[in-house]
Amino acid sequence: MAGRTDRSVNRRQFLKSVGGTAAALAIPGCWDAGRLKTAQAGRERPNIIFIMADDHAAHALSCYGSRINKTPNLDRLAAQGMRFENCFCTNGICAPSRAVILTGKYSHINGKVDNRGQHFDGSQQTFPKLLQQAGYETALIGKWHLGSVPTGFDYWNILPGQGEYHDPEMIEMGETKKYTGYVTDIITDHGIKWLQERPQDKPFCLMYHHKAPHRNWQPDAKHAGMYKNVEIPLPETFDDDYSTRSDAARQQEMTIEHHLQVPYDTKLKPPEGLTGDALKKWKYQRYMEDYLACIASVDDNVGRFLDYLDQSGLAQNTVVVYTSDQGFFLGDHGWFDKRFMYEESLRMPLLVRYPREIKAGTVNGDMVLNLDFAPTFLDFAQVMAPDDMQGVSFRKLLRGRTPKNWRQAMYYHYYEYPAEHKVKRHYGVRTERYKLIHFYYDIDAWELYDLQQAPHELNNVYSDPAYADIVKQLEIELRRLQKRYGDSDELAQQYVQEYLREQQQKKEKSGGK
Ligand SMILES: [Ca+2]
Repeated sequence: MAGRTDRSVNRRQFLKSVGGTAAALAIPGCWDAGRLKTAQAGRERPNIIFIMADDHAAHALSCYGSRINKTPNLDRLAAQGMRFENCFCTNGICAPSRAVILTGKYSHINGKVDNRGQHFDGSQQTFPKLLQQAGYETALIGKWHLGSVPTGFDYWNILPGQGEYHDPEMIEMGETKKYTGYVTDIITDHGIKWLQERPQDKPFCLMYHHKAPHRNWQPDAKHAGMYKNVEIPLPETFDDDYSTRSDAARQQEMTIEHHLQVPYDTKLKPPEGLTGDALKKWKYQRYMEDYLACIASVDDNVGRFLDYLDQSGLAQNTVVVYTSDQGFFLGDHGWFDKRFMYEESLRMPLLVRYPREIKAGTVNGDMVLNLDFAPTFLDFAQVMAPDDMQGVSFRKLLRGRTPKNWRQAMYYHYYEYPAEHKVKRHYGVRTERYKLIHFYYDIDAWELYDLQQAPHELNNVYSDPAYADIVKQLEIELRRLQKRYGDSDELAQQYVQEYLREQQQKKEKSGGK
């Protein structure tokens, strides 16, 4: 794969050869002395439970100030741990975000740049493999969505592809079985069952991953209709007309008005004679009713899962993380779906509870990325993150201390175009105050947002002379980050060529049709 580097072989071989904690402890110098002492003193390494939902936007959690729903169980996690206000994804679409999380590397390095094309290369280094080598029992239950067979797990039981909401099939260690019931309940049942049956003599890492609330948002009987008689408020940017913006914002195909499908998405047919704004609002209401009902089930099930951790005595020594693979547009800018580097899809909810280190009810505003999850999990497991991981452990942030040199800017790159929803290829940089985006491929357009002046990103000020110096500074920062992470316009073009080659091959296969 173009641009992939692997400088970690020696470190990786070392970790592999070490095998487990006992062997590792016998090699002083490879481990932080303080931590070594702690480990020898009998302090166990914590368990890690990594809960991930699919397309759960932060603004649909009440602990993030949602105006449209309540998530009491997720709020409980926030109240008992730390809530991150600025956790961002580096490529806002499902499979690529998952690949970034597993590898701690940007899409152009781990090779999974979009939802199409090649499956995730499971032979590469991932954090579950490193945890496994360090003596952790590892398991993956629920949504996987990476095409290839999961690697680095002692146990896995996954949905095939996107999976079904009702009576889903799951693939347990290669064997397909069908279950009766609702997917969010079933994944939770499997998660709790695995916790009960796991080997008790070693720490574990469980990836408990929900399908919900992914499109097309099919709630279970218990929650369907819970918003039926509730008028869900419209977001402030519902009627965005995309003036001041590039064509990228105008030419997408993810509007509630034109692209939310009847009846695939709405399930119901609109009332006779409904048109224009009234129809758009009706579609929004239907979309939100189902999306939020799916989230209510996730919230209930996470509550049930947290109850089990309390009852089984696991809560104290387990790092519990809740996140989503990226955010989502909930009628914001008139849209559903994700992909754009705009705030609603860029931001991931991130809640972390670990009573031994994290002060209850704390909020962190520093910039953390999905890129950082792998090194953070390794840090908790006392495993040295390999040099080629591009993220940084945020364990210090969890302990309430932000290092002086913590990142002030993040880099983003989205690739899946031309494709469903027609969101153009783009990359960009976000700082605390500004966001600079470059759309490319069949367009060459820049956007600049001053998030302090206009947090809703309605006002593109790229060509405003008052921002000329800011643009210059951000361009320098953008190129610096690209260089640092091994990305470039040339590499972006290589991915374009790769896409075009695949298209050509598909055309030839189908006899030019
Ligand atoms: Ca997703």
